[in-house]
Amino acid sequence: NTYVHFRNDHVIVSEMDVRVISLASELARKEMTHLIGNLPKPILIENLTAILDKLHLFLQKGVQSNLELTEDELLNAITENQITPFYQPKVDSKTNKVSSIEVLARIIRPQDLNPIPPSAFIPVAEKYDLINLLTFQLFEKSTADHSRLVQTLDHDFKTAINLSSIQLRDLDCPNKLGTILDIYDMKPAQVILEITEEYALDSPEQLETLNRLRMRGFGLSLDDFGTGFTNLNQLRTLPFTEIKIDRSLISGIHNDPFSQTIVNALVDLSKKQNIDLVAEGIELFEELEFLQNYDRNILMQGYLISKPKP
Ligand code: G
Ligand code: G
Ligand code: MN
Repeated sequence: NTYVHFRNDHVIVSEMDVRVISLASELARKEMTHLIGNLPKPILIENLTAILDKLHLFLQKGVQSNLELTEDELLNAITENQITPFYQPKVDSKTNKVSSIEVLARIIRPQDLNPIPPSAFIPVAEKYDLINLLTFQLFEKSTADHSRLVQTLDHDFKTAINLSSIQLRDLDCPNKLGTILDIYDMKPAQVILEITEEYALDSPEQLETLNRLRMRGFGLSLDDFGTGFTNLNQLRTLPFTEIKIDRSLISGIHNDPFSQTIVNALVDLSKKQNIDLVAEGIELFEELEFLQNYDRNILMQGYLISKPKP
């Protein structure tokens, strides 16, 4: 609650242990939206420059990211068919081929200058039970785009779609996804479902849906690994085919021994269990270079490789 009083963009500057600073950032992000980053002391000129660049990005995007749509606005966007897929590739670090493409939701309305980001409407969709309508509109559009994208890339790839963990409470979810695939003559094996875990994943319905999806052949990805409710026990007990390492562990990995230790362990584990591994949020060449040193085909995703694109 210490942070509630700060209304503007801000930066945490401190000479404490990096973990103390990270925890402070984490708390700030929970309380308010405009934490730009943190600066360890002594302040290095390159860190300061990076923070100023981020500030610049924020200012370009405007305050827009603060706003949430109302229930009516969201319902309207859905009925007006304005839920729009943006695409971001996951690239195989050894073959340089696009292995899968993540579908990220945006809302594009004629009255706005910029697409509306998911932070402004996914929580609203979850709250007012509109998340299924939204997801299926997105899924329908991205399966329709699939064959055109295959032609552009000149090879097949998997489509990765985000599901909120609450959507798994619906036992009919596998059938609904299956119906859309049938229309476009696609197979579940061409689809990865990224499970975002804002809430715990533990009810009997959720676990059963997860299993039914896997039995049908869908790929299952544990998103944002290293944050929230994700833990090692879920990897042991649930049928995931992919782990996405959260960008908090990837950012600055080339000089962060803590992140390196965790990622080393995940590389070993994913090799032994034959699970695909994705590094999210790669922004720096140094991060890419560090990850490419593993003798493992890690999938690379982030602004450095490609921003999400319409
Ligand atoms: O760029 P990005 O701002 O697209 O996405 C922010 C967050 O919104 C990510 O954590 C992403 O998982 C989530 N998100 C994006 N699209 C969808 C979607 O279609 N469904 C759900 N449940 N989450 C999504
Ligand atoms: O949680 P999920 O894996 O679905 O997150 C995808 C989110 O991450 C989207 O908001 C996407 O726009 C964002 N994203 C993708 N690449 C990068 C990156 O390199 N840096 C940052 N900061 N965000 C990224
Ligand atoms: Mn995702």
